[in-house]
Amino acid sequence: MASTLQALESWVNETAARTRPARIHWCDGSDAEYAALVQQMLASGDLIELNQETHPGCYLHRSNPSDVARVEHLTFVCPPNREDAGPNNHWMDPAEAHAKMDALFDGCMEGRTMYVVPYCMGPIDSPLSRCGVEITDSPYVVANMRTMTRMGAAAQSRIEREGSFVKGLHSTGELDPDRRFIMHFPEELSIQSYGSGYGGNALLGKKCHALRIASHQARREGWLAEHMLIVGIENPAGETHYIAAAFPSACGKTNLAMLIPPEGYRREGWKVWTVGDDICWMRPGEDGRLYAINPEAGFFGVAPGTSANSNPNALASIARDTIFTNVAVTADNQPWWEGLPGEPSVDWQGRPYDPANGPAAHPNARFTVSAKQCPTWSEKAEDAQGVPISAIVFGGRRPSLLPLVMQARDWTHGVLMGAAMGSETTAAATGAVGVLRRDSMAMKPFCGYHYGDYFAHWLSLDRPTAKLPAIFHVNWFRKGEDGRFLWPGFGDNLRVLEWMIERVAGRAEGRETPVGVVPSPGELRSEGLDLSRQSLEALLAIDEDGWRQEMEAIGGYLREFAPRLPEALMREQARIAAALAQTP
Ligand code: GTP
Ligand code: SPV
Ligand code: MN
Repeated sequence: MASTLQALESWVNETAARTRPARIHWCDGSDAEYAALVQQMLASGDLIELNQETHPGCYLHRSNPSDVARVEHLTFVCPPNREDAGPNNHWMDPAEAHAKMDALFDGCMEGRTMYVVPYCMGPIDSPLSRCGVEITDSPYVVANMRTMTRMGAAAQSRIEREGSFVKGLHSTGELDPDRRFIMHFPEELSIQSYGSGYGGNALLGKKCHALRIASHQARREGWLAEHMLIVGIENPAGETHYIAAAFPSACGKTNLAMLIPPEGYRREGWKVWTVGDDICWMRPGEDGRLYAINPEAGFFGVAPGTSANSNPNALASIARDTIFTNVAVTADNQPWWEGLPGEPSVDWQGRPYDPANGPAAHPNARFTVSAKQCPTWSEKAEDAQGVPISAIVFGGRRPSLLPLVMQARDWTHGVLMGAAMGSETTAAATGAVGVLRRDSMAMKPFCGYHYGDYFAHWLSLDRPTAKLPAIFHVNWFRKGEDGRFLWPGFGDNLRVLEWMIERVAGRAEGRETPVGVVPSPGELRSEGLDLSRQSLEALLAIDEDGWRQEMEAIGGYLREFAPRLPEALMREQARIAAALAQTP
């Protein structure tokens, strides 16, 4: 449609008139364009070459030390009515937000190149995919968008055909935390981000588009945009079940998506296929099941802790053609972070490593890499129809109370489990780390509208013709009295996923408790597992006293979303509280 191209061109021209760049570059997504960007960033110091013998095509980016994570206190969702943003979002009047951003963007690209980045979230030919255009003055953002999305000419053609796209405007500005805002205008399908070059603040296809704006569109159109990994589990019989799991930032999505089965499982022929590690768009198909795509094309993963023990697939993925952000380097210029063998020589800020300055790599250091480099990358990740989801899993960092795994009795109970999710905060966002906070469906920082409406939207999928996935809750992070994790986690998490699949297939009985179904003793396979019987029992025990308090706390939390909180959720909370009251 010529008119879409015209609309795009006039938006680009208006933006250029405001930001006054020295030149405009329309990105085509080609290899040559990427190579030229890298050369330019090496020359400017935006990128530093790493050891090309051990890590061909790998580069390091050191961000401004004040710009290393998402900034939730500076992130706003701006529908015309404050109520529509909900207590889960910071809100600003759209006119005020526009005035503020217009002033910041005024002349901000003087002397710089303005890049126009057309991108598609999801397989280019999928009806579930959606497109956007990000205008940015950061070559680092362009290079990352090229890896994280389907960026360039094909996306632009789809935009011209389709007629609608999300408009994202970004400038790194002065990197001054007092002049930093990430604004979302859901009604206008637009995003404006100023003053940060960091991932979730600046790669606008990711959290800003694929979650905050998309969740708003998904509600209107009857689908879900979620902070979930997607993984395929193939059993020795060759059946593959796809599981989508929502864990808060830095709580194990990338690791679970790339899981390597324990030795015994590998011998039997179990296989794991990676479809996505961060974002999942799901829509009911004609058969009533939910079909999911990963809107992303790459991984923007947490580096620290990634090792040959914890995540060999991630380590293999990032051996070449990877951008590392805020990692340390070794004496022979290889990327380094806590968890890897060897020693750091220079820390993430470029200083000689000194333990007195804290960790060598920033705790939220990241790698950006094409998903195609993952050894377990699933062919189905490119499938336009998406993959059918058998189970949805919620989970978080809970040092106590929450069992290793439990299953919801039905969809409503499952939605309550998701809404009640809590987790200790991590370094993925600025602020305190290790504080327990509620993070419903792992979407607290990403739901683009009122949580009460969001819970109602989840409940509304439960229609008579729907064949919805089973819902589970997991906790890999229970701690023993010695303060250490009880459960070995990582590859051994497959034992828990196997139980889920057995439940879905009707082959595992489980044990009913007031808070959900947990595995009966012996149902979780434990051969080859380094875990005492007492620890396993502790992991699956239900502490009724603790749960009575927890249900009360959940009730209090949910009431924050009144009057938009669906009554069905409070009834469900009351049902479980009543069941707990009857147990000794
Ligand atoms: P975002 O990219 O921020 O959305 O995070 P993510 O959920 O993909 O997090 P990721 O998989 O990168 O997990 C990061 C942290 O969780 C690392 O410190 C891991 O070591 C730790 N982790 C992941 N899986 C497990 C597990 O099964 N057990 C334990 N104890 N830690 C885990
Ligand atoms: C997260 O924080 O959940 C991430 C990284 O996945 S970011 O892209 O910064 O949101
Ligand atoms: Mn994430």
